[in-house]
Amino acid sequence: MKKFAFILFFLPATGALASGNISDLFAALDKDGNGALSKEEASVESRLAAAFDEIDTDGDGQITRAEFDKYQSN
Ligand SMILES: [Ca+2]
Repeated sequence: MKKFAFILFFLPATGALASGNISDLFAALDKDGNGALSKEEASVESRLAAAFDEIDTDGDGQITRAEFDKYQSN
């Protein structure tokens, strides 16, 4: 249920749902392609930005794909 809601709130920002692939959503937000989302990259989606510290479980200021996927599955 949470995963579904998460996809929905990303949809207006990225349109990635059309691909049906959650990994594409991460890639769409990872503008510099380094495999992690900075706060600046996350800032394009206000709800992601609001949850940034919750998703960034190790507190290094970057959301890795692992952290992103873990948040999705919570
Ligand atoms: Ca992190």
